[in-house]
Amino acid sequence: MPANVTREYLLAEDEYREAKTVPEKIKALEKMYSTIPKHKGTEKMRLSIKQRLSKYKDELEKSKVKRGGGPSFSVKKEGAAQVALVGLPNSGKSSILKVLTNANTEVASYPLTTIIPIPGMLDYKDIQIQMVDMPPIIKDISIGKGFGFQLISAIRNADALVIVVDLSKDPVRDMEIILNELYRSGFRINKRRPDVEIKKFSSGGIEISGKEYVSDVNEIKKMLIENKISNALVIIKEKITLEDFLDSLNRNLSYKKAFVLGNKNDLEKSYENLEILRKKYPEFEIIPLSAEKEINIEHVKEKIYEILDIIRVFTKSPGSDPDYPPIAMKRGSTVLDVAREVHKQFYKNFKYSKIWGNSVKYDGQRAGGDHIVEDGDIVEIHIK
Ligand SMILES: Nc1nc2c(ncn2[C@@H]2O[C@H](COP(=O)(O)OP(=O)(O)O)[C@@H](O)[C@H]2O)c(=O)[nH]1
Ligand SMILES: [Mg+2]
Repeated sequence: MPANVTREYLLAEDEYREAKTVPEKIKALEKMYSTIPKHKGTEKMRLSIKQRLSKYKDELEKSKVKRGGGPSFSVKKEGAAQVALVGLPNSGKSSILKVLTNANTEVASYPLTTIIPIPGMLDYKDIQIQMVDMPPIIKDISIGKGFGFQLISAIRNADALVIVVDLSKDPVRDMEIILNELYRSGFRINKRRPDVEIKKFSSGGIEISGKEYVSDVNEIKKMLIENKISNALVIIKEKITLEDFLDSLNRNLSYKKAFVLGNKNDLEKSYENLEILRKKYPEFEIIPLSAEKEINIEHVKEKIYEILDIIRVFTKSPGSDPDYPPIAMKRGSTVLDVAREVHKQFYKNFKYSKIWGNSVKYDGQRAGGDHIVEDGDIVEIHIK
């Protein structure tokens, strides 16, 4: 025990020892983690707490699966992508769904109106995007409060998140609660999975390549053993913290892109609060709007489209105009991906394509299957 831990830490440790249920253990460990002084001397203790935390979270996950039952919250995907609206009660999620889509969801001035996810379709530049008004985030959903687990698994299903906060009250507090619950539920927001590859073997011990990218190789070995990996080649391909390494061992984490909507910007204080929020969270894009007064709605639609990283590709047959509507593709897709999307015959018998648009130098340029298409391209596929 390092000498310089605080009384709060020791109290949290007592709580941990006395905790009887898994959620209690998790809460106490989180308290221990947050009260431990953050410096080099306590790094190992912090990691050991994290490890215990992920063990208990696994346990919770398993018990959840076993318990089953309860309403399922997942929404069947439709359209080019699914985007979840997440936020505290009363922030205006349902109102936002209403102005963005054709959905008929209930808006009410009392909290907790939306108890199941409500989908709606957003039409942007002829692409259909499914928006889902999620039940509210509240404190401790991550350890199963309310319908927490169902909500988390529904959010996992989405391709991207839109975080909704109320600019007229205390958006910084809203953000803290939302980000904390998302983190505890295994979400990593606007981050990539750490670039670590683990090749497991049946013997030979542990070999690590890329040692120069981490601060403590022994600690890495310990974490591997803790995770029951004793024979493996571990390839670390970028500079990462020990905590990142722990994340890379956890297959349950879900990496999502997100941006923030500051709703109710028609109300007093919203401008000042927006400035405060932006200062506090410079890493987030924060778009102000009013769902009620319909302010800035087009901009919001554009941002939703942007975060999904999709492009619109028009197909055409030789000698005729482009087909309508366009098809949505992931950015980085190739001509062959487009062919597959159109029909499997086009994919199987693909010969070459002709392209008009941003990805080529001149109109009607010939391109092979591995050519990467861009937003707005018109693609004519020729088959054998
Ligand atoms: N002034 C103002 N009120 C809003 C706005 N958006 C929603 N509200 C109100 O805030 C309350 C909660 O809205 P609702 O959409 O039900 O929030 P949810 O619980 O997050 O789904 C309702 O009384 C809405 O009328 C807005 O942009 N401006
Ligand atoms: Mg609602």
